[in-house]
Amino acid sequence: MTVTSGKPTEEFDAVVVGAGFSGLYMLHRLRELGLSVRVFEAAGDVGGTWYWNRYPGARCDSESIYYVFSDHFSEELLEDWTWSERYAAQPEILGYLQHVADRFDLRKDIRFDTRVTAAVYDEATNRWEIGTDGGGRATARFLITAVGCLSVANLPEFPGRDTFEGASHHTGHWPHEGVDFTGQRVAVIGTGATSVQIVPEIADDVEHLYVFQRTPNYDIPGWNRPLDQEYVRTTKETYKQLWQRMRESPLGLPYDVPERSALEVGPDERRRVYEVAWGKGGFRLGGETFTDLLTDEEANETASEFVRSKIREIVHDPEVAELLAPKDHPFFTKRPPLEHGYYEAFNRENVELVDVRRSPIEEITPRGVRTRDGEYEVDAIIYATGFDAMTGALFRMGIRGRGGVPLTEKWAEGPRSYLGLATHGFPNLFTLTGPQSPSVLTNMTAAIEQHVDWVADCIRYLREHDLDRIEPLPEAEDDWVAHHTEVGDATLLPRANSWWVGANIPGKRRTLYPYLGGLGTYRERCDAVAANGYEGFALSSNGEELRSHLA
Ligand code: FAD
Ligand code: N01
Repeated sequence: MTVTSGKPTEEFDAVVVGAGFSGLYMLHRLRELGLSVRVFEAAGDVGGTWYWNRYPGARCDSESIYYVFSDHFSEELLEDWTWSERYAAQPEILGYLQHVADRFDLRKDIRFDTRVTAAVYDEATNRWEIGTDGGGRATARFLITAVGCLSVANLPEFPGRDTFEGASHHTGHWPHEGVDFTGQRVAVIGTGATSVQIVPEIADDVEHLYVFQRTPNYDIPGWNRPLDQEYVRTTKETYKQLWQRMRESPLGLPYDVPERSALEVGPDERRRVYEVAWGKGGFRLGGETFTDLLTDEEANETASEFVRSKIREIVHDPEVAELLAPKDHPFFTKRPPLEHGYYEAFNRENVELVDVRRSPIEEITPRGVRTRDGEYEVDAIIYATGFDAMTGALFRMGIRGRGGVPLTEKWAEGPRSYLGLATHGFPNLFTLTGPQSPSVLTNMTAAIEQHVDWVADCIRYLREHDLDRIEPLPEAEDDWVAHHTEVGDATLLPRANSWWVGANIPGKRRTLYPYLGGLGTYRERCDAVAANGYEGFALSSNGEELRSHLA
């Protein structure tokens, strides 16, 4: 099977798809190795997530100082760049990535406004043939996907969706010129991390805001603030140690690892520990308090109830507070959003929570949103309905491996990978932040750094050893899938209907997508594989298998 088009084929050592954090760093590393590289990016510029998600209130929820390229990319960059806020807003993060692209002259190897629509492995040449929506064609020895875990918008198929006469926007495709909601009646559908950022941001401007909630979340305060320059200076002085801690940590964040069970201490001590974490803000409530919140239902319930009690304290109307307080899933089994005034927004006269669990959305009408209880007339609809996560972008780029087998077919029953980085039958394909790797369960810049470094080192190894093909052995893949499943099943995560298990997309295979073993442990495993000559992979040169052995 080949990719056909009238245009001449360009040849590269490597093709990278995507120009967000992952693709930019991958390009930089491969260039350092002296490879010819082409990056294809569907967007009009670099940035990935931060190019697309321009909705009001968009900001990171990893603290900015940790949400950067590390000293592995450039010590000078790490030293020079200074964030203004604890959680930088989208324009500042996009500005950072644009600065990186300029500073390292990355754009010259990137084709923007170009979507990869086919990527076919040709066994005869041992090369990937890549086709794009513009009819462009390229071949490469290595294909590296940097397509993002959260880059394909999920727009629910509500009946009548296209009949709406006002403006409607999905948050992941926000207009570059911005949207002015002043004096409008606005519907926000969804109550995930995105909605939680938008609601307080536009509540002041709108005449009336309806927030359509299917599932309440355990939102944690971020306590955003301008960054104190003395703090920035001392952080920069310790960046090397800080990054080392992040690399070794489970979450890619330099948190203190908890040592006690939540059930080992009395209620007063437990409350004290939770209050400290709540006061610090961010994911510390899950990451820094007790060892067993994700593995023991009773322990988890203490954290869940703590958050519910906070919601009841903040939200004045007891009925609204109860609706906002989650009871159908344990704390942190869905991604907890960081909030900056979300719960307070429901104390306003012009913000109204609509329970679409009790009364589901039946249709979108020309005038608004109709639930079973009636119609909500609005001027604008914001779809904060999330993403077809982790496999969404991989499944939309026409990847076919040996024998023309589509990736969609190989993964029909759920992803099958070795280390979340590669999959049998698809030689020389690397999936950055792929399913069954830690990715979205970490501060992603730390996970991205680890994946990119591993792939770059692997390609260097292949070249140094005159090898031109690497592919996971089926047995190694089976072992990884089994290990991934075992680690996930030992936790409470598979129980909730989250995007982590694909439950947000009708018909999507329900399985745990990200790897739960923690970044530090995962890194050790990947490093050991490399140190043992890429254990678990078959390596070959000119079609001749040199070595294949099991982990
Ligand atoms: P992306 O940034 O998603 O970039 C992938 C790129 O690939 C996109 O630009 C896309 O256009 C392109 N692409 C996809 N398919 C194709 C194709 N077929 N052809 C050509 N191009 C293609 N993570 C954190 O750790 N901390 C945070 O605070 C945080 N905040 C977030 C806030 C929002 C609103 C969202 C949506 C996600 C957030 N994330 C956060 C996750 C975030 O996605 C990652 O941190 C990071 O930006 C991912 O970088 P990436 O390069 O891997 O993927
Ligand atoms: O998406 P989500 P998101 N009818 O899937 C609802 C990252 N991120 O864009 O929960 C009615 O979390 C859905 O309801 P339910 C972060 O990793 C980070 O908010 O499925 N409702 C849910 O409430 C995050 O986890 C930041 O019952 C429907 C909402 O839409 C990830 O991106 C900011 C529906 C979707 O929530 C995704 O977050 C933003 C339907 N048919 C995003 N379909 C930071 O702060 C869906 N929903 C850094």
